[in-house]
Amino acid sequence: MRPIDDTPLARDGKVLILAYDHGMEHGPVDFEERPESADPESIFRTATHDAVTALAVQKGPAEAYYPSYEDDVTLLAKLNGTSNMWMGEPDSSVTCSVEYAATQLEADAIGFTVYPGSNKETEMVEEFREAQEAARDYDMPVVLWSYPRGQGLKNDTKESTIAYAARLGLELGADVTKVKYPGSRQGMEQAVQMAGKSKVIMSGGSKVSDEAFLDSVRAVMDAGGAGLAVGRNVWQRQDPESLLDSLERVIYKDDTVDAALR
Ligand code: FBP
Repeated sequence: MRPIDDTPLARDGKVLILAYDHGMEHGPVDFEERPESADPESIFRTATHDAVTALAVQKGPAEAYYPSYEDDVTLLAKLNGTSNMWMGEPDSSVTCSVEYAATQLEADAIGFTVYPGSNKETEMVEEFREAQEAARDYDMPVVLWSYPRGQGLKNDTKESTIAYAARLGLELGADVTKVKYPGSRQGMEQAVQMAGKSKVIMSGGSKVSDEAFLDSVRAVMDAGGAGLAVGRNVWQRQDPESLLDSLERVIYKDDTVDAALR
């Protein structure tokens, strides 16, 4: 476990990763709500907001756009991914090595998905092991997208399932573990407790109202979570900066949702 407080991934010990790997994971459908969001340039610009501690992208957008933003954006290279066209057992192809992320992309941190419960879990955990150990050589923080899914897992946001997902982050050596919101502060408290010294952050999910989204973020912070990794709830909004202003108040200034919305 590597404390992330002294790395660019954290601000005051808190984390707000802007996730933008959706072009791979979901495809163009996610950009329909706000067509401008299909342009990575607009998202790299959004990631310069002070509230954002890192931008998570796949290798291609990093290679093409990051060189102009190296001074203003912390890059988290997402090292595996799957398209929505894949109909097999939940799995994720390794798309980039740690060495490539560090030396070619100039990334500051790495991100990796594991689907515990999938029939591909054992291979994915072995791939994560390779990435996690290599990341230590480059002193890069490791963020695990821990998303239980597969034939036996119908409800992947049940409190006990999310607590297990968070615990796996600790067991596997992630510095930060990203889990789906279990629906309550209490559920998140269990996850945080199970993760021990590994930090837990919430995954944003599909777009909801400002208030509903900030309420869930408030609950995560109150539960001892370190922050969130969010995509659609920021860049599908007509004014992403305005929501980032509110998130900045809730996450770093410990404001209430009402105050953050005023
Ligand atoms: P959102 O905040 O838009 O949910 O993004 C978080 C994220 O983990 C992305 O990094 C990823 O592309 C997406 O969710 C995957 O979601 P799922 O696998 O549940 O469709």
